[in-house]
Amino acid sequence: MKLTVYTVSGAPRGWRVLLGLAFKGLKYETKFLKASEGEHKSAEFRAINPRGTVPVLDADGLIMRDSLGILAWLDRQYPEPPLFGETPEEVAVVWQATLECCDYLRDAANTMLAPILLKGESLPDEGTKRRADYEAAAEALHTEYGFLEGLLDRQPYLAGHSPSAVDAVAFPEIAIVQRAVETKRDIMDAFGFTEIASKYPLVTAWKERIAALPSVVETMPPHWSE
Ligand SMILES: N[C@@H](CCC(=O)N[C@@H](CS)C(=O)NCC(=O)O)C(=O)O
Repeated sequence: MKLTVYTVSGAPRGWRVLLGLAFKGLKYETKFLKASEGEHKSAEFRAINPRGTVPVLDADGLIMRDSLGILAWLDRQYPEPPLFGETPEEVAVVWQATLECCDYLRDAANTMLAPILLKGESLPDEGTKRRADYEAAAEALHTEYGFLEGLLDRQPYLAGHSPSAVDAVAFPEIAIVQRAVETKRDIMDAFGFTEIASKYPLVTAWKERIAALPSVVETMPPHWSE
């Protein structure tokens, strides 16, 4: 079966799908759309996804337009290794944590990082409303790091002893925080993110563990190495 993923370099939801494919050891083609040139909003792309969002997976003409839906389909089409668990208990654990990461980690990371990475905002002065917004966003993101650290206290991956959908959802968010620490150090330092390795050692080790899995390096955003 020919699998083609449409995504944007560094888009976290698209990255989820690339990780799901990597965890399963599947071969696929990636078509990177240039968001800066509005390619995801072009008539050509809207013909396959009227919402103009990524990811889209084309599996021999079957078009899927949602990251979690794509991961669920992948798991049914290629059951080994499972992304959503096997026993009812595992399914419950994986879905619970996956949706918590989709709701809370995604929201916290996006609120904190979109202004910094996409809009290029710099550190606002202390006492300003913008600074207070950042402080609230940083606190929410630290809370989610704490949540992940707690999950990893008893297991090497977020839902057990092998990578699952939770890892595919969480890894892009954590990798993007690291990217912001490397490229926007001043602002990330002001909110305690330059010390994530010592504050959250289990999350840091987990991130390295995922990054070292076969084929995961090929999922890294191409524009990060330009
Ligand atoms: N629920 C969808 C959301 C997809 C989504 O919003 N993707 C973002 C990139 S991470 C996007 O395409 N944003 C561009 C836009 O909304 O115009 C999914 O998880 O696949």
